[in-house]
Amino acid sequence: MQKTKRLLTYLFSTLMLILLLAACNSDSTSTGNNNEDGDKKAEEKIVVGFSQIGAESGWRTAETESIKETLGNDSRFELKFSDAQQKQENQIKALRSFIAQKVDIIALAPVVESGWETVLQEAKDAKIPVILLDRGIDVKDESLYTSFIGSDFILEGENAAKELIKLMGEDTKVNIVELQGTVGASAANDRMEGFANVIKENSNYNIIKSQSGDFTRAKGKEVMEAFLKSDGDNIDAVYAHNDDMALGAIQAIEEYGLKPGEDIKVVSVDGIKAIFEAVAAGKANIIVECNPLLGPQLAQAALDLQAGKEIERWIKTEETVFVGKEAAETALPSRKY
Ligand code: GYE
Repeated sequence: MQKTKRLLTYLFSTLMLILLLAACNSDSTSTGNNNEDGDKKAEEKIVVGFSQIGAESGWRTAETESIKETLGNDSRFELKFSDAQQKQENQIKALRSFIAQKVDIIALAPVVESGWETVLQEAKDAKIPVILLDRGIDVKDESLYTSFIGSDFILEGENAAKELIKLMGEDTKVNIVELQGTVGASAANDRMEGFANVIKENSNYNIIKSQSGDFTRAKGKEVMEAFLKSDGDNIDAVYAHNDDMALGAIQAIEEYGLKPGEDIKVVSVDGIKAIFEAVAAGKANIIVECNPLLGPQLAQAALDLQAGKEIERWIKTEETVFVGKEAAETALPSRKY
């Protein structure tokens, strides 16, 4: 009896041990599988670090939204977003942090053209491709970035000047004041260059003042106030490198007692809704479109790069020009930014 009891206890303990081992074993296998799945999924996601300039304009807010919407709502991507508040040093810090985090791709909207060599070399050494977004940079070694997604700012400047001459007539004497974008930004340098290229061909057209309004409405207004104070009734047209500065200028002109769009013609670049409203109301005249909705193009470029495909060196956006009330009114309902 005693013997049987011992045997049963022995059998029972052995069985328990076997069950326990089996459980442990299956546990560890399933944990292993889960980890593998998890790692695989994490690996499959393309991690994009995006260093944005800031939120100085309606255009930039639209660009940020487009990128957050496109990459943020797509399970194939993980987006790391960093806002530099207009400072290049913050962008350099963000890039270094992206490199340390071993992101797959860096997207950079560079606030200014110069000063990128060192940090981009660091990205290159870490084998992280860099895509420039919306603004260009000035580097000797072109291999420091893979591609540029954005507009032809020289062409935008040229179109602004051509349309202004068409509107006011080749033989009219026209004094222009210019509101430049952020000093050192490619969007400012090139819009200035393109505009000047066309204007200098016609001796009736003169740029009498040109100063930076930093792409913001407040500074655009401030600089326009100063222009009006010094040159007042001598100004026939204002060329603003973006809509926000144009909107600031419109306010300054009204406060000065003149009619924007009539006494002083207003030409601007970007095409945000607010400038379409101003043109429709007769307070501005010419809009040179510059498309900020770059999310889809960035996503496609990132997918192609990850798949080992070659991507174009310059991925351009389609853009157009709008002149006058009617064009603005017709376009307004379908404007997306
Ligand atoms: O035109 C302006 C913005 O870099 C193209 O920056 C962009 C420019 C845009 O602040 O509104």
